[in-house]
Amino acid sequence: MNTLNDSTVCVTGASAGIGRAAAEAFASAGARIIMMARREDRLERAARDVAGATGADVLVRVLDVTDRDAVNTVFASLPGAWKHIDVLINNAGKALGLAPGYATTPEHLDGMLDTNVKGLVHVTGAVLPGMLERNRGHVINVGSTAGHWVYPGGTVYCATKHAVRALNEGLKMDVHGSAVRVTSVSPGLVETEFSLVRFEGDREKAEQVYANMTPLRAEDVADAMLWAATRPPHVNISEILMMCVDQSHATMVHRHV
Ligand code: 8X3
Repeated sequence: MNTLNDSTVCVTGASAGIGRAAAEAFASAGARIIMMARREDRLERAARDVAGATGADVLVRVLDVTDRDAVNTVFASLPGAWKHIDVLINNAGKALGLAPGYATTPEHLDGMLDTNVKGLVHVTGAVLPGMLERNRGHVINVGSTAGHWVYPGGTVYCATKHAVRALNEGLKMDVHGSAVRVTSVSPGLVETEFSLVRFEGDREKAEQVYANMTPLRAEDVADAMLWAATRPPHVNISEILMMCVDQSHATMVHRHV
């Protein structure tokens, strides 16, 4: 697939950040979009904005990807042609806290593993069989530089993103012999609500992460996804590892002070 006209693109974690930007980028490129997220009010608002800005058809589904039964029900009950998902963007994911791995609270441990790893498998399991039947589709997983490196305080989060990297590689093998494509887009520092979530609403701490440097924007990551999705059908981009110019490694960030 090298054009998105008449394509259906499904994005998880679509109410904000990279997910919302991806929804808008693919909508601008001619796709119809299914936006999924947990927070209904924010999701509805984001969907209205994306539809208003692009004129695309947008369908909204409230979904917690950690709930396997809900995932299966939501995808099985998509109306008509919306069921035929051409591009799945597995974006839902989060970091919680900066505790040492051994001291991660049970809530943070479950929150990260259930969303970043199990959620991705739940959603992919609901969508990929249809892609294989139609011999058409593209799964784009949001990885991270944290899938390549580990940094202090990121032990469990980095473990989940290493798992996403393994899932990305394994899923490509799972679909071997079909026309389905599998890509991971793995960014470093991106200024979204990521750090606000990690620090449980502590805005000052969150802002420090991006202070005096120029991080990636969610739109930069969405642009990379769109590029991968619009390559000729015989081309599979395995992974895009991307950072802003001010970042050279996990904790190597140039601050302009
Ligand atoms: C986001 C990258 O370095 O903030 O996945 O954990 S990092």
